[in-house]
Parts: sequence; C-alpha cells; structure tokens
Amino acid sequence: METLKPADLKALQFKRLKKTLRAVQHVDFYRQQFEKAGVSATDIKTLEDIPKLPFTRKQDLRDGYPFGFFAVPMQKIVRIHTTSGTTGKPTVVGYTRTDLETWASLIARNMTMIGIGKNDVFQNMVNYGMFTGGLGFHYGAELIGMTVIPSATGNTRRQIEMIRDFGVTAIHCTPSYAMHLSEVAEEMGEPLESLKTGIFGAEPWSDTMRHTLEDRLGVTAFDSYGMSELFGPGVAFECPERDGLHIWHDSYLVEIIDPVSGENLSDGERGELVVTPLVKEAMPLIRYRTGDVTMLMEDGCLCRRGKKIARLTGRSDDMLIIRGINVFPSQIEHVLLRIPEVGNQFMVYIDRINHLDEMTVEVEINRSHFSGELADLAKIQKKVVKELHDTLELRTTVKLVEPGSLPRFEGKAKRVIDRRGEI
Ligand code: ADP
Ligand code: ZN
Ligand code: K
Repeated sequence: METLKPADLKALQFKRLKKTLRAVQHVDFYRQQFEKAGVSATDIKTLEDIPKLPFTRKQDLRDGYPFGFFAVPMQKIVRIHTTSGTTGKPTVVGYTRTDLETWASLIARNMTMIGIGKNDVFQNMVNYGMFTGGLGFHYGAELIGMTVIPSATGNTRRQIEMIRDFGVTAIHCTPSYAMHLSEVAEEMGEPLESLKTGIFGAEPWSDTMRHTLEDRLGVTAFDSYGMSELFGPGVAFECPERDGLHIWHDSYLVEIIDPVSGENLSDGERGELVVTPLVKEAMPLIRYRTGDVTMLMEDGCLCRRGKKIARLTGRSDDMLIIRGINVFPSQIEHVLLRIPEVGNQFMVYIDRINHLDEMTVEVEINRSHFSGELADLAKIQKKVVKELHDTLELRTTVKLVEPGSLPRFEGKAKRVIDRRGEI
C-alpha cells in the first residue's frame, strides 16, 4: 500500500470511493444531502469530481446523535466509541468487526514505520474507555506483536515504576501527560533509561515541546494524529524524517479547503483538512470537515511515497480573538518553553473587564532559577510579559505561581478558560 505507483493508487482510491458512495445510501442524512445538492453517486466519474459532493460537518454528526450515521444494522456493530467532546457534545462512532481489523492494521503500519516491533515493550498511557486512543493503540501494537502494557492513565509514580521494572522501550500518551511524567520521574530520581520511543498525539504540540520532551525523557518523539470520526488514531503519523506526517492515501482521501469559501486549496496552502475515509463500513463519511488546520506537502519523503501533511497547529476553532488579535494557545506554550526561569505548565484565563478583553497567564516559577528575592520575582515577571508581548503583540497579565500548583493533565490538556461569556 505504501509503495503503490500513483496510477494504481488512484485506481484503488476510486474503486473504494465508489463503494463508500454506495454505502452512504443507507444513511438518511446522505440521501437527503445528495438530493439537496442535486448529485448522485453516478455523477462521480473520476476522483476529480469529488468537489461536487456535499460536506459533512461535526454539527451534522451531533444532530444525528446517537446512531444516525450508521450504515449497517446494529447486529453488525461490535464496538462503540465517542469523541472526547473537546468542542461540544461528544459524538458517537461505531465499528464493524472488519472496521476494528482495518483500524488495528493502520496503527500497526504507523508503528512499523517508525521502527518499533516485536522486540519492544510498549506502555499505553491513555484512557482505555470511550477515548479511541486506548483500545486503538492497544490492538495495533498487539497486531505487530509488541509486548503491550495497558497501563491507561493515573498513578504516575506507578507508571514510572513499571517503565523501569518492565524495561519499557516505547510509550504512547498526550504530550501534556508526557511533560508531567517527566516531572515526576525527575522528582523520583528515575532516569527512565530503557525508553527509546515516544508517540505523542491527540492534541497540538510544538517543536519546542518536542525538544523538551526528548531531552527530559530520552526518547525520539513522533507525532500521531487521528480523530474518532476517522476510526481514531492511525490517520497520519510522523516517519523517521519527522518532517510532516504520512497520511494513508489508500484509506483516506484528503482535501485542503478554505474554511470560509469551501474551495479546494493547492499543495502548500494552509487550510482545513477535509477527509473522505475509504475503508469504513459502519460509519462511512463523505468529505468530513475535520476543523483541523494543515497543508499538503510535496511528495518527496525519503522513506515512502505519498504527500505528507504538515503538523497540526490547532483547530480552526482553537484560535482566541483577544481585543481583535488572533492568538493560538500553542504560541503561548512556545514562548514559555523558551524561558528557563519558568516551568512548562501554564493556564490562560480570558475575562472581559469594562468591555475590554483581558488575558491572564499563570505559569509556575522554576525553583532552580529563582533566588528567593522579591526583586528577582518582579524581574522574571517582566521578562515573561515582554516575551509574550513580542510574540503575540498583546499585553497580558502574568501571574507567577508555586511550582507544582497548576493542574496536570492525563489526557488532552484544557489550558484555556474563556470567561467572557459568563456573568
Ligand atoms: P474531540 O474532537 O472531541 O477532541 P477526538 O478524541 O476524536 O475528539 O480528538 C480528535 C481531535 O484531536 C482532532 O480533530 C484534532 O483537533 C486533535 N488532535 C489529534 N491528534 C492531534 C495531533 N497530533 N496534533 C494536533 N491535534 C491533534
Ligand atoms: Zn517519510
Ligand atoms: K520553561
């Protein structure tokens, strides 16, 4: 699949697209959408006809809650997961037995690509419940014969003991949790010598964060991208080049669109990722608008064929607008990670005071860079305000707090609290 010649890949994609178009005819929503748009499956004669098809939005899935998007009878559904609900009510996804096998093999492909396999001991430190990252990675890792430790989340000290005692070589968790893990390991004086590979995903993280995690955990860090609507993790993954993520074009048809006009963008242009999965049985989707921002890169990776996508900087709806200025939480993270006097955990509060947006950033002081003098504290605070201003072009209030006092996250971090809507 990963070395198919472009013409053969196109033929396969088209065959699978046709099958998907037949499958969605079992879903009321699609029958209505196709009728509204005045298109039918027979109008799609080549892959280039895709823009004729209507989009599917997250809101459509919410409206179809719980099982409105299932294209097969319930007897054929063997598993249900939900999205994390980061941006609203969680939506439901269903899987047939074949879906579960297909999903596991996609993850196995990713892990094989970065060179881990049978000889590795893999600790999967994410939620094993409704979140797709737990069972998804579990089955993928088992399929390639890794020794899997389903440690899930919680009890970080115990997680660290297991890494040490079981000689864990590869871990999977959110980048936020990885940061916490490294702090606790440091406190315990555990060097985590066996670790080699870190797979981090489920939320945006910067390259600065990558370097910090690699330093602190002694791993090579790889980015993993996915979403429940597209099975879960396993959609796109960094290869050893670590310059963009390979997305499996035989399984996912990729478009990048202008989120406002809906027009298709060219390679190298940043926009919203739109995906038509080609291998889903229980819940096929057409032109699913992921809400995630990326671009298609040129097809030139040293390791395998196919255009990669750029790392995901955040969701189109992550962006905060503070006094008219666009701010991504990842920019704040980037600034703070570069300042040694403060720690890596932060919280952002946004309030509207006298009709003006006010942003407050709380960050922990780094004890090893703090003399204990009050004057020193003021100096550090000034520095953080200035560095944030240089990057964001926005004046923020900075509160320095005790090390260890800010929340730590086991799954996806929620670092931004927008209180502007509250009375
Ligand atoms: P929810 O959309 O409710 O958070 P999911 O658990 O399905 O539910 O999460 C999928 C979303 O997580 C993606 O749409 C994307 O916004 C984010 N995400 C997943 N992996 C990454 C990654 N490697 N980089 C950036 N964002 C990611
Ligand atoms: Zn590659
Ligand atoms: K720092």
